[in-house]
Amino acid sequence: MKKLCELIPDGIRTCAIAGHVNPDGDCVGSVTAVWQYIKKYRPEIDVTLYLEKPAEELMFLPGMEEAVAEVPADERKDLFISCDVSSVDRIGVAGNLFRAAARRVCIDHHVSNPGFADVNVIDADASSCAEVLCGMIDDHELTKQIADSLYTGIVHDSGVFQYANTRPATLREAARLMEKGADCSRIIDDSFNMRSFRKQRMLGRALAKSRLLLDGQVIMTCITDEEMKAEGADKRDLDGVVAEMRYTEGTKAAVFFYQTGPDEFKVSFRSSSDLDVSEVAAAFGGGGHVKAAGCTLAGPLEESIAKVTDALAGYLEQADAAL
Ligand SMILES: [Mn+2]
Repeated sequence: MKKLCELIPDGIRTCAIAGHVNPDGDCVGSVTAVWQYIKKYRPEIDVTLYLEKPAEELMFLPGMEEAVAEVPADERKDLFISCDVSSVDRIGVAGNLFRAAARRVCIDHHVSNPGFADVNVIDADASSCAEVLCGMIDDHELTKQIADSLYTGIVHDSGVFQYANTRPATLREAARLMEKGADCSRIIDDSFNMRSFRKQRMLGRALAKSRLLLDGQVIMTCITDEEMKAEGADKRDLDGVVAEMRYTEGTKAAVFFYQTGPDEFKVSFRSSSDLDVSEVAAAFGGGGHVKAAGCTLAGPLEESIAKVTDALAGYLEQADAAL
């Protein structure tokens, strides 16, 4: 695997780092690790981190206070590094900088990533983009603060080492980060387990109105704009809903719809069986991983639910037939 230092050649003067829209813990952990790496080891480079504001509990990572959340002016950076971004249209605020950049690097772990940059380091078997980065940073370069960022990324995407994407290498890299002084239990508690009261209320609402579909094989729920307004919540307060739904006895998949526009819903899928939800999401123009994927649907809610249910019925039949 290529080392991070090899991807930043001599002569680079300006660099943009960016993650995906609606950044999660892996995204924030990965971009802040790369940001700190460049600040420390390549101080001559003018580096800017472009990222939407994530959930409050991820703001503790170094670099987040300086992250730029607005669409930048059209400029040409010498180097653009994207982390945890599966396709060009998922690059958050800095999409125009990606297109204009002289040299583009993509570091990722999404199986659906086509390798959209000039240099691509993609390991679809890694739990997280942060785990990919661990393999790109040598021991002597790994500071305590970089270890904190990478540990946050691994912990969030692996659900604290419990999802199926956790492999022996994930635990080995986590052990290495612990040896470098990463604040392990504090990171797990403060950034992963702890939820605001508002978040707990949204989870409660989502679970209370959930229903079983397809003879109990699928659990589904939805949250509308109106319900978010009623709790003073936004989409960031919905993180974790679909993961929690997955723990419903007898179900093979969980599906969560939440409103993103007047007639637009984001759909998150989780699989707890052989069903590959990245295929289901891809059928609607989305993508993701085998066990966790998403897409966006336009149209009235009940229509979208019916479409997704039909698709799921087909894929579940196929999965059963393959056994
Ligand atoms: Mn990720």
